[in-house]
Amino acid sequence: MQRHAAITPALGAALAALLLLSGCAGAAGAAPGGAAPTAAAEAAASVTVEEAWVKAADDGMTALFGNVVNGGAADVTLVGASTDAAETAELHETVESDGTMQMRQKEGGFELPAGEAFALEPGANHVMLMGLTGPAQAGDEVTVTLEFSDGSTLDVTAPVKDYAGANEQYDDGHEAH
Ligand SMILES: [Cu+2]
Repeated sequence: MQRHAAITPALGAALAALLLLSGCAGAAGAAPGGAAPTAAAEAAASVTVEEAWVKAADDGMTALFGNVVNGGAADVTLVGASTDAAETAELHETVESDGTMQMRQKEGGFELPAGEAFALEPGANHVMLMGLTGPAQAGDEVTVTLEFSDGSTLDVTAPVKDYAGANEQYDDGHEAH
């Protein structure tokens, strides 16, 4: 386990700027709508995340949402996630149990069918960020690394937004605000 220093808003913004710069340099191949079958060797190369966002939270846990689009010709499987903004990140599904909505780790990860979009949204599937290393406040950006079954990874930089609603219960009884 790594310890991460708390990220102040100012430092967070500086880090985000650095990440944006490096992201631009590395994203030359991501042409929206222009399918590039030869790039499908790596799962991450065929996946984009549209309208990504992270729910604002002072501490504890929050989640990454968005539309995960598999623009490739092959099905891919999202198997894990990590971020400097939290101690752990997990792929969660939300299920109804005893009349309440409970979230839990998704066995086997999220299957992303070729050519389809997979929604991560409050009250449904999401990437859970647990043990925030600092406050995630509206206006900040959080970068989450998604990992696919072939070992390839995709960095997603998402703005933090205020959101009220869909307070699922974690299945150990903790509430995800
Ligand atoms: Cu969750």
